[in-house]
Amino acid sequence: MQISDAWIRKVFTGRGDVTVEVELTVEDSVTGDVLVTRAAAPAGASRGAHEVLYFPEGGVDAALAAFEKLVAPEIVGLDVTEPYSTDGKLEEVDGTQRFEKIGGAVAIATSFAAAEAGAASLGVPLYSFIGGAYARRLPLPLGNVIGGGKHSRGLGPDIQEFLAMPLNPPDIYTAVYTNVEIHKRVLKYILKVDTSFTGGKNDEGAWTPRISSTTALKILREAAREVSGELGVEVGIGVDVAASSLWNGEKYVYKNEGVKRDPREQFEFIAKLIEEYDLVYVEDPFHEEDFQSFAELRDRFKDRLIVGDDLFVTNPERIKKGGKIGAATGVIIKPDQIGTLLRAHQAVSAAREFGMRVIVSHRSGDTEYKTLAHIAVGFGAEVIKTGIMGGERTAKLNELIRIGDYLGKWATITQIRIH
Ligand code: 2PG
Ligand code: MG
Repeated sequence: MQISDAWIRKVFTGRGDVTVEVELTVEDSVTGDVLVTRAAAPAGASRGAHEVLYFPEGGVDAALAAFEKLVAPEIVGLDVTEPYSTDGKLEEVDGTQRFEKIGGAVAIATSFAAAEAGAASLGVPLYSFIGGAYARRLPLPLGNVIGGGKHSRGLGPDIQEFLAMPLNPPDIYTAVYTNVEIHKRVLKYILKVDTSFTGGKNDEGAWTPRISSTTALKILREAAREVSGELGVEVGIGVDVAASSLWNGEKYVYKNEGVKRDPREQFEFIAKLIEEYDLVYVEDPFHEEDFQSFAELRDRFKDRLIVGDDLFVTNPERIKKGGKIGAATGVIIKPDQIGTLLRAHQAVSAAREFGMRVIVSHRSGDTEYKTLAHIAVGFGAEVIKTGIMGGERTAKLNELIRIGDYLGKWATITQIRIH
């Protein structure tokens, strides 16, 4: 089946930021069958400096114009059962590494819509279109329970995300339920330390109390223990420091705490948090150019998930650079950071080459699309990071539950052993 028409419109993310949605019509020239698929680009707030350019110069309207002038005429006629040919065409019409002409938002929305069209035209689910008939392992959901940093507009703790993840759930429903219960229970503990808290949540549906990072970790640990004991599921907790957002070129500035830490102090601070709170997952503990500190931390905590997000920006070259020096045990894969599914797939291969685990991730400004759930299963990711509460987060989690149902007895779910 071939693309016969390509359309673009402005829509909004859950944060209310404008983004683009691409709509493709595909036609079977023999049977005359027609189908339509759509996809939107998610948008980050704590973006890595090395990500593709989100919109070309001129903003969203320039992105629309670029799509209409450069992309649409070129992709009409392409066969969607080979979605990488659409991805390749996007590279060709843009001609820059960072998608400076058409913008990463146009690129990823087109790439997603083409993959959706490929799957629909063959009548198979997107996860098996991406991963093949043997893609049947579900990822562990990693969810944001308490939030600070940019996602809370500086009104919460300095660390961006306090996360929970079941480590040995029997199935995907129980896995999602574990996180949901932890999120709900945490409120009770927050109210004990912040009686004025009115229940505010941030961009990713995480609670946003005015508490310190260590208080947030204490509370999360308590709630996680409680739920873990009741459900009989081991739970790991972790953080996304998003340290590039704290880094001023010399020091890490913890504004709410009133503390500045130099790189050495930052290293000791993070190491202490890992030990004291038994953190299983640590994302971006250092700024995006400091591969060396990542390697040192990984060396000290080999059994933990030490994960690069802004460090790698889903870029195969940066992942290989990190892999060579042992900078991480896990890689965040955000297809929108690199612009196409084809490139994101190359990033996964690079991560595998160095034995790193794969964490497929949403953005803080996301949409109601479920595509990410299929990508995580199709790519064989061990973890999906997609929040816990809020429609654009549950869209992906509920889809994972559905995929689990479709796979039935053939479904397995990742298990992670730390201790
Ligand atoms: C992150 C993401 C998602 P953003 O830092 O991992 O949680 O945030 O989309 O704002 O970059
Ligand atoms: Mg991150």
